[in-house]
Amino acid sequence: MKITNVKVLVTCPGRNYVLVKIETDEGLYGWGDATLNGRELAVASALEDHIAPLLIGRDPDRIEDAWQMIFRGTYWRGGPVLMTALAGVDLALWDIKGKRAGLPVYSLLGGKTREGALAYTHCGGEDFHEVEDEVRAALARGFKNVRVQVSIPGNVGTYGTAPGRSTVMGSTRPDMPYVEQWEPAPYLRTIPKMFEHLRVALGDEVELLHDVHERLNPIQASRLAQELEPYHLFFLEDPLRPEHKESFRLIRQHTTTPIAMGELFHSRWEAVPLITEQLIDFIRCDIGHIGGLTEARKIAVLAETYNVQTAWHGPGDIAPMTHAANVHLDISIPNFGVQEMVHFPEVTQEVIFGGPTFDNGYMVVSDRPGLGTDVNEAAAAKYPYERSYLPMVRRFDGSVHDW
Ligand code: GCO
Ligand code: MG
Repeated sequence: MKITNVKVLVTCPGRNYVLVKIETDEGLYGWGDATLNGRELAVASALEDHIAPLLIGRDPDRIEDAWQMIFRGTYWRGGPVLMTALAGVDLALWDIKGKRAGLPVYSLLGGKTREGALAYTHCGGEDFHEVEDEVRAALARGFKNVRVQVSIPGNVGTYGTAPGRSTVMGSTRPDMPYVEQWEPAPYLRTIPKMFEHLRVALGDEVELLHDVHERLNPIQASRLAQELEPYHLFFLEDPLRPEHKESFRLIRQHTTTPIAMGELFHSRWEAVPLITEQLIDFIRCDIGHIGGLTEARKIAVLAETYNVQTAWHGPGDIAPMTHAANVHLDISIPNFGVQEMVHFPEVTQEVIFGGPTFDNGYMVVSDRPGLGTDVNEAAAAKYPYERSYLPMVRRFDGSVHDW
C-alpha cells in the first residue's frame, strides 16, 4: 500500500479546524486533526508545502518511521506548529492502520484496560451560585468530575467563565484578540472562597478541578495550592507557565493538592523532569500538539513507570479525531486518570462525525476500525476559514500577562 495524496482541509464549522486526509492507492484513507488555535494557516502550510511531499509514495503502515522522518529528518525540530502538523499526519496513519487491520485503534494499542474513560466537564459562572448551579446540572447529566471557574471581581472577562457575559475591554473587532484584564491578588482571594462555597453546598463526593491556566508565579501557585488543600481537589491544573519545570518543586514542598500540567508542552522532554521527579500527579499533554498518538503513548509509558496518571487535554479547539485518539489511548493504558471532554455543537458534528460519545460519566469510542471518525467534505466546504485569535490578558497597569 502506498500513500498517493495528503489533503489539508481548513474549515470553520463553529470554529476553525485543520483536518488532514491521507489517501492510498488501495482506496483506504485516514483522517487526522492538525488544529492549532489562532495559527491554523501556519500548520496548513507546514503540511501542504513541506511535509506532504515527503509522504507521497511511502507505505502508510510505517508510522514510527514517518514520525522519525518528520521530527528528526528536518534538522529544525519541534515547536507547536510542526508538532501539530506531525500529530495530524500521525493520527491519519493510525486511522489507516486500524482500517487496514479491521480493528479499532485501542485494540492496536494493546486492547481495553477499561470500559470507558472517566470524563470531566467545564462549569463556570459569574458568581459562586452560578457555578454551583452549573455543577448541579453537570451532576444531573451524569458527570462525576467537574472543572470549576468563576469570574474574578474587578477583573474583566475571566478565563473559563461564560464568555461574553463580562464586558470585554480592548478591540471590538471580532477578528482581533479580545483583551481580558486579570490581577493575581483578587484571583488568589476568590478561588479558595469559591471552593469553600462549593464544598459546603455540594458536599465531599463530587470531584472538583480548577484550571489556573499558567498565570501564577511559583510562590503564588504554592500559596493557592496550599490554601485549596482542605477542599480536596481532584487536581489543580497548569499552575505555572511551561518554561520553569524546577518551580514545581516549590509547590510540592508546600502542599498535597494534586497537580496536573502539560497542555502547552510540545515535546516529550518537557514532561520528563516533572514525571521522573514526581512533581506532578497528572500529565495532560495535548495529543494534537505533541506529535500524536505515537508520542503520547511513549509519554504514558514513562508516566506509568513513575506513578503519574494521564489527563490528556480535551478542549473544543481540537477536532473530534484528537478526542477519539484521547479515548482510544485512555481505555488501553493502565495509568489513565481522567479525560477532559466537550460537547461539539451540531454544526461541527455535521462536518466531523463518529467521535467519542458520553455515557453516564464516561467517554466511549465505537468499535469501528481506525479512530472511528470521518468527515463530510461537502459540508466542510460550506464553512470556509475565518481568521480568529485566542484572547489576550493585560494587568491593570496595561502590561501583557499570560492568558
Ligand atoms: C483546557 C484549556 C483550553 C485552552 C485552549 C487554548 O484546559 O481545556 O486550558 O481551554 O485554553 O485549548 O487553545
Ligand atoms: Mg487548561
